[in-house]
Formats: sequence, structure tokens, C-alpha cells
Amino acid sequence: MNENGSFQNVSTKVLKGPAYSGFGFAVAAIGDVNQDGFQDIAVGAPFQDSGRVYIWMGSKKGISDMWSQEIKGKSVGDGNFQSFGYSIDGGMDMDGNSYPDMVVGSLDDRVALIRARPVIHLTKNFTVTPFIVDPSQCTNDKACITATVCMSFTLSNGNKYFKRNVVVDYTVEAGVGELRRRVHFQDDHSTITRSLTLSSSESICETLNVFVNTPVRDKLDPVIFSVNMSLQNPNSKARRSLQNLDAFPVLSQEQKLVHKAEIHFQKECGDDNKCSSNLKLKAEFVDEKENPYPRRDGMQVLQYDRNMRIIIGLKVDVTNLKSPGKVAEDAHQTMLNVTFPTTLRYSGVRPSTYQCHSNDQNNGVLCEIGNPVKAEDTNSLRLLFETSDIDLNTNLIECQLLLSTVSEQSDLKPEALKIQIENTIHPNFEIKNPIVRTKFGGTVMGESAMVNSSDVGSLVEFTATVDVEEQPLGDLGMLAVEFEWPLEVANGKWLLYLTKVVVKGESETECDAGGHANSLNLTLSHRRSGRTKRQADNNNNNADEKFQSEMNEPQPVITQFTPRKESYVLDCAERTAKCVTFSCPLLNMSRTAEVYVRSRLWNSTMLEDYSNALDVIIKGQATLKLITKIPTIKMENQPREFRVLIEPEEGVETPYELPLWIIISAVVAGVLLLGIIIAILWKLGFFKRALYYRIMPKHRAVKIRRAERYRLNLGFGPEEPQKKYWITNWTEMQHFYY
Ligand SMILES: [Ca+2]
Ligand SMILES: [Ca+2]
Ligand SMILES: [Ca+2]
Repeated sequence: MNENGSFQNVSTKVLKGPAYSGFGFAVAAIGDVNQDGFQDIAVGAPFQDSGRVYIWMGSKKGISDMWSQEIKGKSVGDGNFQSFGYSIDGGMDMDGNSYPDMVVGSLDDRVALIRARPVIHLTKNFTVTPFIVDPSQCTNDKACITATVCMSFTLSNGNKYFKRNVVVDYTVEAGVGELRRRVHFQDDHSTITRSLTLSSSESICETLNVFVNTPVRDKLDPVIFSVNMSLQNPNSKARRSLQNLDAFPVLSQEQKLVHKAEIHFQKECGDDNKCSSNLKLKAEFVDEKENPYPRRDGMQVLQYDRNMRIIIGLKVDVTNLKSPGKVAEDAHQTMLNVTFPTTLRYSGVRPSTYQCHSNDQNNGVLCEIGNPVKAEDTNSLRLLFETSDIDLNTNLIECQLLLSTVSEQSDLKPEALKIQIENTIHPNFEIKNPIVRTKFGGTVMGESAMVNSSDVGSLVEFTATVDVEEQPLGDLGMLAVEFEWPLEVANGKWLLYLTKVVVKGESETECDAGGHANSLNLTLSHRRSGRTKRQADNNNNNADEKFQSEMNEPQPVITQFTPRKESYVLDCAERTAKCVTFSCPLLNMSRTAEVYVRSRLWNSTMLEDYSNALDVIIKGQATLKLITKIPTIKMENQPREFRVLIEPEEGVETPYELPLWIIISAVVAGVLLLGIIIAILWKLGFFKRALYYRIMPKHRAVKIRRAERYRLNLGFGPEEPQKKYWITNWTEMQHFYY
């Protein structure tokens, strides 16, 4: 500072006080207040509140930015100072204790004498023995660790004749920073607070017994002990006269009042003092009852059902077993790190004695398995996860498991554990009107004469509805309705002639039903409109009115003059009907779709073959199927039966069949009647007719064959044909003369 006998024009240090406080109004050298060999200064700030004085202590490093002590005007004396610190003087020892004191003035017509207290240096010694503890030698009752605190003190001014005793309070803590303490003091306390009364220049010690909580989980980390000391001050009584400040010493500020010591546990790692572990991991997914999920092709499969809340367990076994060429020494700080996808949410660990913590991103969990995991230890824990956001796109859940230890083991690598998610969808599939009632009647009409579909017969219509309540399949697949359709009777005649199949999802598409829809290319006389089927039929198609089906309505009693006897069942499954199978994919479907199937009952077949029927039941089937290439999406096929109940219309003629006895008796009666008539005629002489030659006149003539007449010169020979002299135009092979 005083180079060449003058001050530097650059300031070494600038001290700052509060604004408008008058900081620096008074500055004074106050001597070496704490007797540490460095001079100290005081700065007044008389206009800060009631006025303050700040003390800066000198040291080896000069003075610090921050003051060492602050003396407030309101806490000095009766506290009524208004501008405490207006003036300061110091450096003189007023009470002869060899510590310099300070006088602080004010504008209040008052001056305060502020005396320095004796400063004490504590000499401390804190030890914990033994340095390495063998836990097997310790029990919960037998202390095997000793903590020792030794203290003595000196005064900073070197006064050896200081007569007063000093009382130091100290607190010892065992196992600093441990959640689960491995050591404790008497009565299971982790901290203990005591006092030591020190007399001048005499060292005093105290020992504390420390116990070990066995078994020790963590043998790797040292156990930290700490001691914290403070000087016990007697209450200062307000007195008029000056007190001896020897009763109010202070501890010097440079010294540390907190001391630490540590011990270690004996590790069981052989003579080389290196721990070589042989940790192995075995993991699988288990259900809530701890049963492993079944395996297919080596991989576990979870049948996921979104209607159920599922807790997936991840069962992990960690072993530390000897194997050929490998020792299984203690695996210290063995941790298990599991990372999992967002489809899982960590919810806990069983048994709950294991400590596991999930990370903030909620995609990993870190578990303490053991510290150490000893040889032959069995560690089996189950991490529990809730499922979240599993949808049809989720076909796999993959977790990564990694063991780690601070012991020596080089073959620990992340292991992937996968489980396949099989999603089963449950769409609602129904046939709205599974039983259709209809009639037949009229006259037989040939196939070639049919023009309109209404010529075929009465309308039979089914509507199948599909409702996917869950996630739409999207690109993952498609639903289809497969029909077993009774197209023909077993003999090959038409039965239910398909006219049109329409699939209505987001939009409407036609299903060609494998080419069976309107295969005769008839003019479709029925168009579906937004109105109900009944309205549509009544208005659009008069021909249908005649055969209008009476779904779900009571049937009028048909008066039949001839008895109808038989009921016929035409069933695809029984092969009494010839059925075709066709599939209608539900295109453009998001959540719901409807399939309308329109057909005509082949009236002529009914008239020809079933006119004597009491009724005819036609049975068919529709099945909802899933078409997908993704093997993890499943659906059970849902077959639904539909029926057509047919009755003949009133007035349909049935062929009358005569009973056999009537026929036989009629034949017998006929034969008898014929016999009687013959007998009567015979009696009347009907059969006695006159002989022809008796009643007719006689006529005789000789036939001479012209051809055999003898002729001169020619002898007997055939005569040349001659022109006849009467009318005849036939060619005569033989000619006679009459
Ligand atoms: Ca000093
Ligand atoms: Ca003094
Ligand atoms: Ca070893």
C-alpha cells in the first residue's frame, strides 16, 4: 500500500453500505478486537433506521466484502438511539481484559461503550473406532463402535490465567444422510446431545457407545458420524455496573464447529479385498394371481380386453450363485433398472420392503435389490404396472431390464423382455328381424316369363347390424358378414331369390353376393327409400302388397277347406336347402354398419311343391367375421340364424287325395253294378240276336277270276289291263266279275 512512501491511487477495496444510510460518516480503526493478530475497523451508518455500526475483521486475506458483525442502535442499551454510529473511536482497552473496546457516538446526546468479549479457540478431537467394523461381531445389544469427543480451549489473546470454565454443548449424529440407519446410540437414538465443561488448558474427553443394526444391507458405503459444537452462554443480567466479560466468551469465527468421522464395514470378498459377483436375472410377466402369462412360440401372450382393468406384474428373480469359474462374492449396491413403454404405468412393488422409484418421465423404475446381494441370496420381487393406452395398434410391450452393482462383474447387460398383446374385439352383431313371416299364393309362373323381381314372389328382407363400440379397425382390418343363404330347394328349384345386398357404413355400397344377387337380371321393382319398409312397399310396389309379409303381427286365421298336414323345414345345415355362401365386407365402416339383404320367395316353387304345406320354415345363417393380416387382433365368429316362416295364402288349392278304402269300395260297387246290368239285359234277351242269314234275302253269284280265263294262242296268263266301262279309279290288284 505504501509503496515509495505514498498511497496507491487505486483503491484496494471498496466497502458498500445501504443507500442514504450515511454509511462511512464515521470510520475508525478499533485495534485488534478479537486478538487474532489482524487489525479491525468499524464503519458507522447513522441514518440507517436507528443507526448501525459495521465491524470488519482483518485477516490473512485482507478484509472481506461482507461485514463480520453488525451492531444496531436499537439493540444497544435501552435501544433509544436515533443516529447511532455518528462518530466512532476505538483501540483502547477500557476494562483491562486485553481486548480493545469501542466508543460509538450519536446525535442523541449519548455515547455507547462497546466492549470486546474474550475469544476462545476450541481444540477438538473427534474419532470413531474401529475404522473397519466386522458386523458379525456386533449385535443389537452389544456395542462394537466407540465415538470419542475430546476438547480443550485457549484464549485468542493467549491469556493463560483465564479462570473461568467454558461449557460446550455438542451433538453427535451417527449415520449422517442414511434413510435406513445402520448404526444407533443407546435407546435406538441416531443423535445424542451432551455438554462438556472445560477448564483452562485441560483436555476433556467423552466416549459414546454405538450399536449396529444387523443385518447390514449396505457394507460398501462408509458410515458417517458428525459432531456439532456450540458455546453455552449464561444469561446476561442487566446491571448498572460493568460486568466482567470473561463470563461471556465467544468462539473465534475461523474455526470449524462441525467435524466428521467415518467407519467402514468389513466386506466379505475374500483375501483379495475385491468383490466379484455373479448376478443373474430371470424375469417374466405374471398376472394378478402371480401366474405367468401363457407362452406361444416362446413369447408370452396377454389376452387384452379393454373392458377389464389389468395389472401386469413383472416378476424378477435376482440371484448371485457360484458357477464354474465364477465366484459369487457380495454384490454391493445391486440395483435393477427397468425401462418400460408408455403403455405401462408403474404402480408399485411387492414385497413392499423393496425400494423402487420411478423416474419423472414415468418410463423407468430403479429398485434397490440389495447392498450387498450375498451369495445364495434369493431376491424375488414383483413390479406392478397398470396398462394405459393399449389399443389395437399395440401388439407388443417390451421392457428393458438392467442389473448393476459396484462390485466387479463385467457381463451385466440390458435384457429385453417382451409380451405380445392380443386384442380381442367384441363387436355387437345382430339381425334386426331374425324371423320374417310371409305367404305364397297366386298362380305358377315360369322363370322365362318373369320380368320384374316382384314376379318372383313376396319380398323377404333381412337387416344385419354391426356396432364396434371400441376403437374402429381402420387400416388394421375389416369386418365382413358371411351369409349361408338358402338359394334353392334341395331339388334345385329356386327358393329365396336374392335381389340386392347393400352394405351401409359411412357410405352405401352394393355387395354382389358372389354373383348371386339378381342373377336372372330382373328389373328390380323395389327401391329402398328413407321410409319404412311397409311404406316403401305400399307405395312403390303394388305387386308386393298381395304378398306383404306380416312381420311380428298376429296372423289371421286361414279357413282351409282341405286339411293341410305337413310342416317343412328347409335348412342349410340339414341340407334340406341348397345354400350358397357369400361374404359382404363392411367397407367404409367406422363404428357401425348395416347390411340389407333383399330377396324374393320363389312363389312358383312353393305352389308346385309345397301347396299342401301347413307351413314352410326356411333357415339360413349370417356370421360376422374378421378379416385382418395382423395376427394379434382376434374376434370370435358370431353366427346368427335367420328364418322365413311361410304359410300358403288363403285359397290356394291343394290336390285332393282320395282315401284308399273309398277307391276300393267304389271299384267293388262299380263291378257289382255292371254285373247287375248285364244280368238284367241278359234276362231281357238283349243278347239273343237274330242270325243274319235268316233275316236277309238270299243272293248267289259265281266269282270267276278274269285273269285266269283261257285265251287263244296265249294259254293261261295274266290279262292285259283293259279300260273299264264303269266308274272306278282305284288300282285293282285282283279283279272280280260280279
Ligand atoms: Ca483482529
Ligand atoms: Ca477490553
Ligand atoms: Ca474376492
